[in-house]
Amino acid sequence: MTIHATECVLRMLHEEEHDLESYQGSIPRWCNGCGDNAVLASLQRLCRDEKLRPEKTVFVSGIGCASRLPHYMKTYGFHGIHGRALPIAEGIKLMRPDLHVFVATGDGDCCSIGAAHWIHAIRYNMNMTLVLHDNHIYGLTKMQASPTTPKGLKSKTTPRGAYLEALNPLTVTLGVQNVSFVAQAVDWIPEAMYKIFSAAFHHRGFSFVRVIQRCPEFMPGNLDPWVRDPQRNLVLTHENGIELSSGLAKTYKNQVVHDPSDLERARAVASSEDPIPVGILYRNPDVPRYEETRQPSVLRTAVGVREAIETEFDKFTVWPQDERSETGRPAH
Ligand SMILES: Cc1ncc(C[n+]2csc(CCOP(=O)(O)OP(=O)(O)O)c2C)c(N)n1
Ligand code: SF4
Ligand SMILES: [Mg+2]
Repeated sequence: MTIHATECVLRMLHEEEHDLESYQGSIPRWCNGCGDNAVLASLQRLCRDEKLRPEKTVFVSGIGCASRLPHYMKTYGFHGIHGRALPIAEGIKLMRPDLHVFVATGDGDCCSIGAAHWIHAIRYNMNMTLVLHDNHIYGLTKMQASPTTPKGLKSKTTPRGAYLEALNPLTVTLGVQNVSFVAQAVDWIPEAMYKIFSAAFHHRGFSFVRVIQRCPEFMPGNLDPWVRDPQRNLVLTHENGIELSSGLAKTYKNQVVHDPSDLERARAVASSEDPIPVGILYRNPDVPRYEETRQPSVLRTAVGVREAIETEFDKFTVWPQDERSETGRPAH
């Protein structure tokens, strides 16, 4: 059998082995004990285990501590602008459906300034994974209240305590048409986080994963009750969800079987803040994906794009009367 040179190169690219180091970008500058570190470690492990080719993988973010994540991945990355990670990711996915697209965003980035994009991204259901790093505060700008800040918490913008009930990103997401995957992880159970990321990655559509994340700098000790008491974490198990290893299951005994195809039940489970539900709340692989409902071939080629733009410009061109044909375009 003769193997041609191009085929040989393609085979080499395919078979290229990647270890964890292959996905490690610059050294993280997050604070010690910051939950963002656990998210990063899990995502790097996922890339390695799924053998994702770095040149076929892109991490997109907005602005915030969490949004520094693309710098720490040795893949393609786009550190965007505050609240706008999703439109950037959607543009990438539309033009390059072959890429694995991940979005890293904070509770301010996603649920405050980026809230409109968040809602519509759920409805579009494009094939990508969003990780919401929810530390319940604006970390990068040093402690202003975010939509998920607990009521009563004193911050730079709420010196007498946050006035409003915190927004629950899970119930909001589960309330939007076309929702197709919703899960919750916590940074102190990395095994569950990894399994959830893995399920999210394999989901066909928009997978929304909220990670409840410690911010020791500005929210010191706020999650200690849940970190210290395994009983206050409610692990959702199911054959179509996640299962903990036997070792971890001995520690996290507070478990309930939850069928992720049950949307009504998912909404009820998502409402619980204590215990914190951990696992896959909802999964429906049959929701149509936006990229499939479009006609991608129409504008894809460079020639096609140029012709379409020229046709649009022509509509606004004012031609001299005597040169105009019946169609409105010059007669030559
Ligand atoms: C348009 C715009 N408005 C405000 C800011 C300032 N800003 C930068 S990050 C941030 C909040 C970040 O909070 P979050 O998204 O929760 O991320 P964290 O730092 O907590 O990870 C704000 C308000 C900005 N960079 N751009
Ligand atoms: S300020 Fe908070 S969120 Fe930001 S890096 Fe430090 S611990 Fe992490
Ligand atoms: Mg935050």
